[in-house]
Amino acid sequence: MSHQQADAIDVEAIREEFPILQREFDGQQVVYLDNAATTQTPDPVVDAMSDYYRESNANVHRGIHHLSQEASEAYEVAHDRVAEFINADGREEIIFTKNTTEGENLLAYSWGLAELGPEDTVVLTEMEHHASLVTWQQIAKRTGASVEYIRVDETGRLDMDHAAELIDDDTAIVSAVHVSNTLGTVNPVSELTDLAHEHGALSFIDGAQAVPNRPVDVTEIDADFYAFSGHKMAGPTGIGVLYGKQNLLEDLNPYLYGGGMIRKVTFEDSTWGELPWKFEPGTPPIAEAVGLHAAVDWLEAIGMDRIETHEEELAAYAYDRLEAEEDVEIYGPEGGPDRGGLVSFNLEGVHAHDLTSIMNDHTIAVRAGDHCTQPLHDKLGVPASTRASFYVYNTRDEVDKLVAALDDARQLFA
Ligand code: C6P
Repeated sequence: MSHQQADAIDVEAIREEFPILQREFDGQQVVYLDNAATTQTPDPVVDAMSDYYRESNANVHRGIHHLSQEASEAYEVAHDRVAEFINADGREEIIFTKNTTEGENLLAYSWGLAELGPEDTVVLTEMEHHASLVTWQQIAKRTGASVEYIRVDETGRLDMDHAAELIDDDTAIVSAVHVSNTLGTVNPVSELTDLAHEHGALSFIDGAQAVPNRPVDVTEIDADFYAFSGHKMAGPTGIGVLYGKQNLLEDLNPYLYGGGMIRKVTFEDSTWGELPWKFEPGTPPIAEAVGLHAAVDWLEAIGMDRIETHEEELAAYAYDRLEAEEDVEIYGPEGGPDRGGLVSFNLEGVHAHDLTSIMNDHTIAVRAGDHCTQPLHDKLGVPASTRASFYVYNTRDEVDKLVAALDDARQLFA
């Protein structure tokens, strides 16, 4: 099916590929605005995975029978497809993980534990997700390294003067989120990477909220490492990606050990196999890799530029509608190129959990809580916020329903 009109996305055609969006609870159709947590999965991705199980299922890299060869081929080619999607040099640079969190841990354990010491600094941002913040904190504790945070200013953007002050010759790595899952801010990750490289440091970019929603070119960003999750980009759960520059990955030791990743094992010692397999021990997520491949095909058939524009417009519309409500406080930059497809906010006098529960009475799915950014919420001075996050199948009409439901909350809690 063609999803493209002249320039805009044909949302109605896209929605037909998501039966889940037709579901109703209490006679009301689902309004799914929790896409930053996980996106829905279109039929072609579900079909690719069920076809795999029906026709090709076997373990990979272990058998010389037909089915194992077919499964191995599908698994390997999925790496090539992802490499092409983010403009990496090849499959050697694409490690399949469980999710973004595992990608961050893989790097922190294999590189951080080996390389960091008391003289080193890890530079994060105040808007990091716990996946990187907690991981680097723990690795810093074990290595004696210190952790510093680039300030978020009152507009919800990074204070780049502060970044230039913090990143110095003691910096070992700069670890920054590409698009904040709470503020929606799109960070200048190339600039941060340049700053890191000027001081001989590495850069790691958390792309969990970027790769699903906009064209990402890791070569252009020049990131040394970059991670994201399949389940936030129309793909399945259980698979994520850690990209790394080949020369860096070659020098890195694995963090998980086992079968499928070795070259030679004796009773005394072991040596590692080729990239990327040396970082993928054990039976990997094979059907999920097939699903991720299908998701990338599906996204590219729509066009990542169009997806970015669609989400930017929806977020700007939601921002404007919510800003017009006097008792709503919104976090992060105004709608525009600095904001990805999500808006976090609070309604005066109503706890985010209560508001989200009222939204659920209207079958509107939004997320309440700290969104795994507790220190950022502390800085914002609120324990929690309500977040609406958009994807390629959402509409302005759904934003209108969200705004209309605020009245119920006011009536109940005012
Ligand atoms: N954020 C959200 O609702 P995993 O869970 O490993 O696939 O992704 C972790 C992660 C890392 N970085 C960022 C910026 C993220 O947004 C997330 C996941 C979800 O915002 C769950 S907390």
